Amino acid sequence: MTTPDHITLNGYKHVLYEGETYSATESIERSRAFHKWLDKRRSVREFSDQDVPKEIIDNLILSASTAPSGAHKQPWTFCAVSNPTLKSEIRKAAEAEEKESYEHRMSERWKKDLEPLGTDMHKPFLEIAPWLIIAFKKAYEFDENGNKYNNYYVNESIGIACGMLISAIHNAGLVTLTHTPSPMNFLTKILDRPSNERAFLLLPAGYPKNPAYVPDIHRKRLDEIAVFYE
Ligand code: IYR
Repeated sequence: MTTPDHITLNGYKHVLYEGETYSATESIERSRAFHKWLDKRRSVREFSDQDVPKEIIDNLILSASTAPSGAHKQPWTFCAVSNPTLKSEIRKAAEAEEKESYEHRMSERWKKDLEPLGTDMHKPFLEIAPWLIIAFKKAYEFDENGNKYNNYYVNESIGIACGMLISAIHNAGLVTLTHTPSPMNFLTKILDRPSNERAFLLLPAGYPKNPAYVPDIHRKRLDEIAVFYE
């Protein structure tokens, strides 16, 4: 009997899963190679102003949007900004918030923890990087009748999507960093977003400056991050 290309479950069409599977040996090699490749990703703060074609950004956003989401609501909007005037406006507003944070909101301990990373209130990458991608989460939406309904697991969903976006950026040979100016409502205003969207994360994307330097920090070993119950 041939395998049908679709079936009906509880009245809903289900199509054949077409993901690939591999032998254990091949899986071991692929998982090892994937880790080795992903482990090269670094948050980079020094960008080149070299142009990045919009088609790449389209593909990065489409990749992020393959993320799983609560009830498949895909509760996100990604705003991609290359317009220099808007980038300058964003930098100005972000630096104003960051100044307030570094001078008044962050604890001494927090600032001490950030010292090795070399961050401060100055965010030149917001103007230098050719693209700024801002991930907005959609806490609620409106149905056909204009009734408000909540989305589900919105933070989890957009967090996963942003993780996939970061991996897609790395895969394209570009760099990013997770910029979290807080509060971020200035982005709603500058980008004229509707009231059901909240800025979640700002990710500049571009080529690294040549050369670019990153902090000499190390990732935890497997035995520090995993517990196995076999
Ligand atoms: N929000 C600032 C400061 C900052 C906070 C943490 I925690 C970092 O890991 C890095 C920076 C910013 O986005 O630069």
